[in-house]
Amino acid sequence: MARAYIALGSNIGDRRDHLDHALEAVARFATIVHGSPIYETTPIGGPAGQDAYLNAVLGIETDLAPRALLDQLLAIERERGRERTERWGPRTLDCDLLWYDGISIDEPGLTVPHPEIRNRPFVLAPLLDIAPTLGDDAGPFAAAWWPQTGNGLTRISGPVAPDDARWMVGLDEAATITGIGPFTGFVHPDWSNTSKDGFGAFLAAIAIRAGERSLPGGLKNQWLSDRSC
Ligand code: A4P
Ligand code: MG
Repeated sequence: MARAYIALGSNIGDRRDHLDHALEAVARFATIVHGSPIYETTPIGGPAGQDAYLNAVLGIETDLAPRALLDQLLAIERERGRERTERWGPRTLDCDLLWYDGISIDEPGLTVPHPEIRNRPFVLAPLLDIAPTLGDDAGPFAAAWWPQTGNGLTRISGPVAPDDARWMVGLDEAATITGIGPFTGFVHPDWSNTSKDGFGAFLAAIAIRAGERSLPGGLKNQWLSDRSC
C-alpha cells in the first residue's frame, strides 16, 4: 500500500461540486486518509481574467502504481469535461499527482513529485495543512512557505453558515482531537444526501463537537485563531 497526495483545482462551473466529485471518485480506488481544507485562490499564470479557483489536497493510500494512479486521475478530469486549450488555462477540474511514497519519477507524461509544489501557494497551503513534514530529496516542502505565500488564499471550507467562522479541519487533526482515528476510509453517514458542504461540514462537525467537549473555550479559540491564511 502506497501513500500519495493529490492536488485538486477548479475554476469553471460549480467548483465545489467538481471537488466533491473528485473526492467520491478517488474513493473508488483509494482510501482517503487526509482531507485538506478548501481554499479559494487567486489564479496564478495563464490568461488574464480567469475566475478564482477552489483548491484542496487529498492524502490517500492506494495499491495502484503511479502511472495507473495518474490514469485514474486523468479519467476523473474527463468525467468533469476537462478541456486542455492552453497552458495554465481555466479548468473544470485538475487532479495532479503531487507525491507518491517518497519516490522520484521523471518519465514522459509523469513527473513525481510534481515539480511545481514549491512554487504553488494554492498547493502548499492545503498540503502543509495535512502533511506538514512532507518533502522530497531537496528537503521539506514547508521550507518553501513564507508568510507572504499566503497572499491570495482564503480558507473557505466549510463554514456551516455563511456568517460563521468555523472552518473545516483535516482528518488527522479531527482524529487527534476526537481520539477516534486514524480514519481508514472516508465515511459519511449520509454521503449521498450531502451535496455542497458534505465534506467540510462532516469534518467541521467532528472537530467542533469534539472541541466543545474537550477544549476549554472551544476549538475555534484553541487553534483556528493562529492560522495566518
Ligand atoms: N503530468 C506529468 N506529471 C504529472 C503529475 N505529477 N500529475 C502530465 C499530473 N499530471 C502530470 O497536465 C498536463 C500533463 O501533465 C498531463 O497530461 C500529465 O500526463 P495538465 O493538468 O494539463 O497541466 P496543468 O495542470 O495545466 O499544468 P501543471 O504544470 O500541472 O501546472 P499546475 O501547477 O497544475 O498549474 N492558479 C490557482 N490559483 N489554482 C490552480 O489550481 N492551476 C494552474 C495549473 C495554474 N494556476 C492556478 C492553478
Ligand atoms: Mg494537472
